[in-house]
Amino acid sequence: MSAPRMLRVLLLLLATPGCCTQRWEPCSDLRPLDLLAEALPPDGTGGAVRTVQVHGASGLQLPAASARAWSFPASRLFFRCGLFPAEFSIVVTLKAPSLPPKKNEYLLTVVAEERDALLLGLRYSSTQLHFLFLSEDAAGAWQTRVSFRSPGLMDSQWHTLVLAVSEGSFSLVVDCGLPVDIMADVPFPAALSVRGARFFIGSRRRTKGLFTGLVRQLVLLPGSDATPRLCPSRNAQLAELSIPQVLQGKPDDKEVLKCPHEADMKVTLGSRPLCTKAQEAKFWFNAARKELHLCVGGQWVSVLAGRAKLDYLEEHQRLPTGSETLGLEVFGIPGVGLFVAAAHRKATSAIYKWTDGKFVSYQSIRTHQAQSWRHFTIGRKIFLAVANFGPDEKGQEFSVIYKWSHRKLKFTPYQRIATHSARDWEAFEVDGEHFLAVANHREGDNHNINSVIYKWSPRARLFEANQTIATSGAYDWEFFRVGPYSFLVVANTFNGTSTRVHSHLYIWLLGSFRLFQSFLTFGAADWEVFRIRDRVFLAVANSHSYDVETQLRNDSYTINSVIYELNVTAQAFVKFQDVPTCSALDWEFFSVGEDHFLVVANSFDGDSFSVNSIVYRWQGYEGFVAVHSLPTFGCRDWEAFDTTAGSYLIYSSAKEPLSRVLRLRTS
Ligand SMILES: *[C@@H]1O[C@H](CO)[C@@H](O)[C@H](O)[C@H]1NC(C)=O
Ligand SMILES: *[C@@H]1O[C@H](CO)[C@@H](O)[C@H](O)[C@H]1NC(C)=O
Ligand SMILES: *[C@@H]1O[C@H](CO)[C@@H](O)[C@H](O)[C@H]1NC(C)=O
Ligand SMILES: *[C@@H]1O[C@H](CO)[C@@H](O)[C@H](O)[C@H]1NC(C)=O
Ligand SMILES: [Ca+2]
Ligand SMILES: [Ca+2]
Ligand SMILES: [Ca+2]
Repeated sequence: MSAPRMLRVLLLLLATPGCCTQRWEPCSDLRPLDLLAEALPPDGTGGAVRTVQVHGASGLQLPAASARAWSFPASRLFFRCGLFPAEFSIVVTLKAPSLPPKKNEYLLTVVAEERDALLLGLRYSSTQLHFLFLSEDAAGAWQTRVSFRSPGLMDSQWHTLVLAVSEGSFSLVVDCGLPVDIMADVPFPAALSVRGARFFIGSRRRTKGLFTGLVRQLVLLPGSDATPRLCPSRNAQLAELSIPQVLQGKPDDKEVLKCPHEADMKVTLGSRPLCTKAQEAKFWFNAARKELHLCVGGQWVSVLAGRAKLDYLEEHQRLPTGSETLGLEVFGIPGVGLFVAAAHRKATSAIYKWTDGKFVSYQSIRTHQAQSWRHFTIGRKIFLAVANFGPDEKGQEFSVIYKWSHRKLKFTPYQRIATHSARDWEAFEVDGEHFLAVANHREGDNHNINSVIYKWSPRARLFEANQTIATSGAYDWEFFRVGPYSFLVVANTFNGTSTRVHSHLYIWLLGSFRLFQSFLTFGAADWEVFRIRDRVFLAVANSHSYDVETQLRNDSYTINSVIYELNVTAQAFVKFQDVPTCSALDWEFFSVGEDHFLVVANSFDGDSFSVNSIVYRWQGYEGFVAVHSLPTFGCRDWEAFDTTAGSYLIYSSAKEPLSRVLRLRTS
């Protein structure tokens, strides 16, 4: 693909004087704005819309009669103020018709109706794709045309284009391929007024140049480049950001599930292409960081330094903890506030209270190599259970349930339970009864022991043993429901000789938990259940691949952790995605608006505890894609929480006495 850069500036003397000196502010929502859905008649069809299916995907055939039928006022999207974003991207999926030379068709325009000025437009010919925009200054109004040569649209196939615009940088990605970048000396205006303007889909407000192909997707993403949201993609020609309802529900949706293993290859930590001879003098736009690079002599050279734009997280609080910290538990007490209980390795653990936007020390509790805390309630009673890994001074091993005293406003000891190197507590309710399950890790050197499920006795007002389950170095319990069914899954780490052991999922049937499914895991440390719409996922954190016998050959921390998805028909969880991790100890799922994320606690790479923990974003077809890495040290546990002031993440370090609170930037 050759990328000759061509830029022509046409002078168009228009009567209107320059107008806009304000700085850009978000006039619209910053989510993907589905222009097709916006233009569709509200009743769905209106008689004018034709849906045509080609090569397994459907698109809209625009009515030839009236350009106006496919338009809407710009104020519908730009409702806060009348300025087009200075940075944005446009995503188009189309099947273009073959055009004779010299003929042009419009995909999209924004027209100032009164003066009939084309403010912005996208049109193509048999050899070029043109992006047009109007820039105005005191001298008058200029129309600039940025032309991308031969995007190869006319082969009767579907193609997905992402045009990303940021000041003077114009980048076009076709079917998730290498970007073609053009640096223009006329930048896109910082404040393009769209007051009184209209969006026209597939036309320039006239019958001339009407789009005669099929369009499946037409999305404006204000504020950022959509490429990292779409690419890499399993089905790059139909990569999807947003398509109207009438075009959804075609068979491709299910492909991801048909061959879940293929999704493995789609997880890459960076999209930097090779800079070989063939790429010499080509540009690479690192969309996530907004950096432009040039391939020179086998190396990518930065030519346009990026502005940190997609900064998802910022440090909010460094919380010195007096000791290395394992598990964190964030919980609220109605009328009192928000708390985090931190399991400290050393003699005392601590509970912190959210005060004036920060966690401050609230209560200290004597623990014995505490591993984790679990908060739960029974009626009005509020409890907090700690999993003690070590014995007390007298050599006794037990874990403790504390109860909140409404009078003292503190947690006080309530019940002691004999445990064996306890790692975790899980609390849950089945059929109105309350249960607590403990993960007993080992007894002496023996990892193959029983973990115990306790049931709350309303009469005795204590927890009593209800069921034992054989576990191997149990590390974590996770409870969840699917419809009327209750499940409990255990993470088994080690059977005495190997970390390559099965972790088991149990289902509640007729008064007890029974084996439902087994998963081969490698030093499993955590299970995380989460839902995206009606889909149910289960992610395991694999911490370590180790085997006494193959020790030298196979002692590894850099291994895959796995995300499974429930297939209701198959009545089983099937592998959805492998994710490379470095001694993963925890997964945490969280959502921001309509976006879903997973963050993994990477703790060790076999050499160092300084490893990045990674945030993955749910990208539909592509599964979870790495979008952010965070330098962490011996990272042990992540928790997400919300306050009225915003959304936060907190993580602990098992290797230094410092936890950190990060704030999610949600612009
Ligand atoms: C532990 O697991 C390994 C590998 O799966 C197996 O070969 C070994 O027999 C198991 N040991 C015990 C004590 O179950
Ligand atoms: C455990 O609790 C269930 C539900 O209440 C009950 O049906 C069952 O008999 C109990 N099992 C034991 C061993 O106590
Ligand atoms: C090493 O462990 C991996 C899992 O992490 C496994 O797939 C592989 O077969 C093991 N290799 C040997 C030589 O045991
Ligand atoms: C679920 O499992 C059934 C039965 O094994 C299979 O036919 C179907 O394709 C699977 N569904 C999905 C979405 O993978
Ligand atoms: Ca748990
Ligand atoms: Ca977790
Ligand atoms: Ca967690």
